Amino acid sequence: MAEALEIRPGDTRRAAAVLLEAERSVTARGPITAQWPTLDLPGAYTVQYEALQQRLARGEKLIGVKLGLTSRAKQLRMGIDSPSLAWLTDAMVLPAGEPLPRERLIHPRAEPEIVFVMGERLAGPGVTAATALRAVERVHAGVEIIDSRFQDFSFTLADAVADNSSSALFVLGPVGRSPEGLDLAHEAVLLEVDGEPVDSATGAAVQGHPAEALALAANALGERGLALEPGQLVLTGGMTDAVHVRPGASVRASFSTLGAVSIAGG
Ligand code: 0L1
Ligand code: MG
Repeated sequence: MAEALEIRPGDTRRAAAVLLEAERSVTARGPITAQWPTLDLPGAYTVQYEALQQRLARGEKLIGVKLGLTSRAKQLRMGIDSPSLAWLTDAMVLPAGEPLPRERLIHPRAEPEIVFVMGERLAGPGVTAATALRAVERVHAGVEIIDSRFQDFSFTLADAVADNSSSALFVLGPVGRSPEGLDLAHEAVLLEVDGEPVDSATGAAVQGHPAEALALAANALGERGLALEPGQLVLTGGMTDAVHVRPGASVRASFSTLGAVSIAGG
């Protein structure tokens, strides 16, 4: 049981392993900060990076990054006022058309996102939304399925960062468009669960424009000597708040120009 594992303050490797075990065993646990109360944001990013190394060591491939908490709707619900950055690996891809694998998830929630596929390398400092957008090859619709490893999605920002921002799965919409000519601040999405509209938003909900979120990611990576590479994906953050996905429920996000993403109930 993940709960029985002890985390000593400062034991980054253990904290990362405990979180990955909670994910593997589909078992929610208490927050890391209950056992490591002094865990701060830099420490949480170190745990997150260690967990990425453990994922890579078991054969997963790094395919990009995800921003979290970029919209006011999500920040308000979490009582948190700054975005987070986390890693995407190929194990998190849910191919379009596949049902949600419920047996792999604790308490999934779905959120619609605008996704960038990078055409050029991008790293801070000094990246603006305009320069960031020039490095983008394609823009896709997406739906992220988040699944916190913490009971009741109850955590501090440091816990959530250590937990790779609740990453679980994401679906990339089949339509990829050049960013040229797109008005991503006005790109609209309607989110439906079991055919019922549950929320709607535009790209402006994501830091004013999703390219602002991309610039934020590139600058944050640059501070750490890292970069976004050509071909990598960037999930720019939920446009709406994330909605709980009951067992068997289907999810559909219909975008105004980027197409639709549907996930059948699992
Ligand atoms: O993708 C996200 O916005 C996740 C951020 C982490 C907090 C949460 O679980 O909502
Ligand atoms: Mg997200």
